[in-house]
Amino acid sequence: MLKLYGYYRSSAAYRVRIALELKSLNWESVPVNLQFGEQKKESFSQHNPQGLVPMLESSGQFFAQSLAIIEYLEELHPEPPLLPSGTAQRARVRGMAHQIAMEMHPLNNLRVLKYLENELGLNEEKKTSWYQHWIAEGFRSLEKTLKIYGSEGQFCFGESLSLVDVCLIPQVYNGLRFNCDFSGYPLIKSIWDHCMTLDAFRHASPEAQPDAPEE
Ligand SMILES: N[C@@H](CCC(=O)N[C@@H](CS)C(=O)NCC(=O)O)C(=O)O
Repeated sequence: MLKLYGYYRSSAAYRVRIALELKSLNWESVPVNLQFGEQKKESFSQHNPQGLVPMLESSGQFFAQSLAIIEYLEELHPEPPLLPSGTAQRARVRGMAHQIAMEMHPLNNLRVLKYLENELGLNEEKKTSWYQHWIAEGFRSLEKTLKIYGSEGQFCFGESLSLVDVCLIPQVYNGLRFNCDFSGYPLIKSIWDHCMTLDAFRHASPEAQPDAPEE
């Protein structure tokens, strides 16, 4: 049984949950409460010294970093594939996924926002402005990239779901939480609408997790 150490609202953990659901794998959720700092506790950080979720436990081994975890799952369980078969296509899919996971997300994750607030003294308004600025910058270029690569508004790349969609949906979820305006990104909005009709995305959503607070 695979164990995913995560937090319901972590977008990096959300990526892995989507991949697990798409591949119909049996997995168990191990909640790590980021608000209580459980990611810094020895029981967690002995396996992942970065103190970040997600972490996957598989056959007694621990794996960190969502994209590395997803590629691990992809190699062990290739169906349905999250990466296209052609080398150039794979590079494009990875490129877009990295745009979200390595350029946008790190600027806006919990520890960065806490540092802005606690160490640099930014108030709520300035913190939100920081957040919205980097989201807008990221989505603006992603929207153009989607157009160049010919997305038709169901999935990011080609006719089937890929690693990019797995990264995009949690990032849009986060943006919506911070009241970002998506009206300028029709393709991204349309991909969000389509993916949210699919069971794997709904089952992986923050609200569907056992550690999500009751409405
Ligand atoms: N690049 C990492 C990012 C992981 C990450 O930033 N996780 C956040 C939640 S989305 C976290 O654990 N934050 C805890 C903290 O900031 O203390 C990945 O893709 O797994």
